[in-house]
Amino acid sequence: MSKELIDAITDMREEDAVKTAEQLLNSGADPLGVLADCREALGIIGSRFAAGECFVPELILAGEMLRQISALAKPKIAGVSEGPREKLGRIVIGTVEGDIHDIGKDIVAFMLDVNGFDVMDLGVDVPVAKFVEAVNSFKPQIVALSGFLTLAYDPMKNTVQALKDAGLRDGVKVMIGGGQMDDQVAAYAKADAYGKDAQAGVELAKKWMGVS
Ligand code: B12
Repeated sequence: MSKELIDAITDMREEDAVKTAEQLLNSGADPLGVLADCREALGIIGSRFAAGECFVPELILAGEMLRQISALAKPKIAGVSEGPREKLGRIVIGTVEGDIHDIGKDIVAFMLDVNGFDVMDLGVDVPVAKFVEAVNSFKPQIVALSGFLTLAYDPMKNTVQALKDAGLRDGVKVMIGGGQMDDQVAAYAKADAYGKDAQAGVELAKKWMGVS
């Protein structure tokens, strides 16, 4: 854990944060560890926001810092993880309707990709119909729904219901994840599982494809 990096992010010192992360990565630090530090820092900022101690501009800046650091860390992750060449399965991923948080979703999509899955990323604020359309055309074995807001619970549920109404639900496994999600929300949305982070998402996907 790098206190220097966490402090730079939580103090909103953008340049220092990116530089510190770059130095850590260049000196051989575990890229997943660097991302874990970023998540811890963003958790602190999120708590400050909830307590009214900081505001949306700080959230935006925090998001921007993490985006830059993720871009530096990703090639190092691809370098250390020698994913199999043959694709293990197809996955449609997106952040559900009404929610525009995409940093966590992007990390999950990236980790699924480097672990050998063929990933179709629908982006953020994805309408239910777009998920249905993608499942029809891309024919994934797995659908991954991301959401960071409590307001995302119902869109998650509606997405799963829409797959059922379209006769597609039995052909796919559905996992959910993101900030406010947990096992209870997964049960509420009638998803098959909740994954707490990108690694959990990869493990679930491998298990479902019978390659764990
Ligand atoms: C950065 C941020 C923003 C940025 C997002 C930038 C972006 N491009 O994503 C901006 C500024 C846009 C933003 C906006 C808002 N935000 Co905001 N945001 C955050 C913050 C600080 C960090 C989120 C983040 O990216 N974390 C980094 C990721 C990498 O960490 P992680 O969650 O550990 O990631 C892992 C898991 O989530 C998991 N995962 C994610 N998706 C999936 C999917 C699957 C299938 C699986 C298996 C796993 C998985 O894997 C990830 C990688 O390991 C959080 C606070 C927090 N603690 O989360 C608030 C937070 C989510 N935001 C919040 C709020 C309220 C808002 C706003 C409503 C604020 C406003 N008044 O406008 C808006 C909503 C806009 C909208 N319609 O979506 C609240 C939500 C509260 C609630 N109960 O709903 C939070 C919790 C802050 C707080 N404590 O109050 N936000």
